[in-house]
Amino acid sequence: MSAAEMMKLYITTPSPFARKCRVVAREKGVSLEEVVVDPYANAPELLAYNPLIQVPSLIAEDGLPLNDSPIICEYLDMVGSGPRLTPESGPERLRVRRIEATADGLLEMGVKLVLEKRRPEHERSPSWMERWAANMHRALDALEAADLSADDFHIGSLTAGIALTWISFRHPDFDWATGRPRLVALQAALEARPSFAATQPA
Ligand SMILES: N[C@@H](CCC(=O)N[C@@H](CS)C(=O)NCC(=O)O)C(=O)O
Repeated sequence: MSAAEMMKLYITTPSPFARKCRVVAREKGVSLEEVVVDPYANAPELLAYNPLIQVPSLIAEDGLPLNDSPIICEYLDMVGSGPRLTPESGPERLRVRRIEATADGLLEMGVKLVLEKRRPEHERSPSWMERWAANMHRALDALEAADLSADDFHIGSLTAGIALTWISFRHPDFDWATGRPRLVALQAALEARPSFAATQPA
């Protein structure tokens, strides 16, 4: 890639990790080209940049590949304009990164559950599925207790909102809302933002 080329973000449209980066790019006014690939088909362009063959993967303007949504979001936050979504230092940074890590962990459990559900029934492990679902409920309780709100907009709260919508999308029978009124309000408020409306999972 020459220095003049636009940044490329490799995505899939259902991926919540890719959606984090797509939302951050929009919030920070960063122009990039979103390229849809299929990681499960070992898309060659993804394979060239990401040894784990996962989305999202960002190719920066200087050709530097960045993988893993927390790093990609931090980079977009640095090069974009407007208020920081990941505070640069101090206890605020730690607070926000802890929330992001909990929401990312919630998503990782949910992705394991999706993959397990896609296996033939006789190959599934009910005990692992129960464990991952219980972990998801604990992570949701931790996020509810974190007292998040759409007015306190940062990488942690936006990742939590993305996780909630994704759970409804991929696990419609999983009840994340009952008893978690703050998360219900957070999701509704975040999904009304243009950056969220433009990146609905599909
Ligand atoms: N820790 C990574 C997780 C990325 C991830 O799990 N991506 C999934 C899609 S949601 C993927 O590409 N899976 C393909 C594979 O693992 O083979 C991040 O935050 O970006």
